Amino acid sequence: MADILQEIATNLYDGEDEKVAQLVQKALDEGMSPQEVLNDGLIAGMDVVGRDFKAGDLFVPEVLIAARAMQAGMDVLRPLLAQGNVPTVGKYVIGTVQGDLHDIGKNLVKMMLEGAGFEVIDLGVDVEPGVFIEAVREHQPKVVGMSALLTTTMVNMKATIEALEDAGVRDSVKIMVGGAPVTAAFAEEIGADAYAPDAPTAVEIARQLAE
Ligand code: B1M
Repeated sequence: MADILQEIATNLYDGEDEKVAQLVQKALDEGMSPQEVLNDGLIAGMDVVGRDFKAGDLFVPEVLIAARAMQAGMDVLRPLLAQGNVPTVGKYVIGTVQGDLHDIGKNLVKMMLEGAGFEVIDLGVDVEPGVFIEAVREHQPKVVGMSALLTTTMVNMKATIEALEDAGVRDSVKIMVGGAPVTAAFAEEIGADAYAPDAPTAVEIARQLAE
């Protein structure tokens, strides 16, 4: 890997947002393609963040700071990516289910998905089933992700899947669920396609689902 790409990855890991933005611009000025900078600089750095977070070597605040540095790099690349010459991995619609206002974990999943090259459509918190349906119709994502942090709102994941079924769009997407009280058994019980216990695993599974 070119030194500058390694430098981008290292500075991203360290959360140096201004430095990451400068290095991304420098790499582009040196003639590297946006795709190369994205894949071998930013995403490579975020992959290491995900690995170390999963291993317990990094904690939520450090991941959020690294994700902010990722965003700073993405801000430089975004206009070039938007020109359509760089394919995204796929679209991913995400939201915290109806009745639930917790969004720290959902935002972490979102940022790591973006770090992995997904185009993420974030519906926010307290998302009614109808809003998920509209988002699927409008964006035609590969994956729909739902987050819940309350035992009382987990049931709204099931309600959302049923609403997607009733609307006739369930089979056009893969559904992933997660959040502290959610388990693999619960995911299976409600008919979700996948469960992820943490953000790095959500990225790994999303990559498989989007293939
Ligand atoms: Co609330 N809260 N909260 N809370 N809150 C919990 C969840 C609780 C466990 C605290 C407790 O009692 N010990 C408890 C739930 C009990 C239960 O249902 N079993 C609780 C409660 C009861 C409440 C209120 C009802 C309190 C009240 O008003 N009486 C209320 C509910 C409001 C509502 O939602 N309607 C409430 C409110 C709040 C705040 C607003 C104050 C705040 C949320 C701020 C925000 O999110 N913007 C808050 C917080 C911060 C927490 C705790 C302390 C921290 C949650 C968090 O952000 N964790 C939490 C206790 C705790 O967990 N220690 C608690 C860090 C985050 C990174 O982890 O979200 O699990 P997490 O995400 C992980 C994974 O779960 C996974 O990846 C993430 C990172 O690896 N993941 C996914 C998450 N979503 C995923 C989606 C995926 C895949 C993986 O695919 C789509």
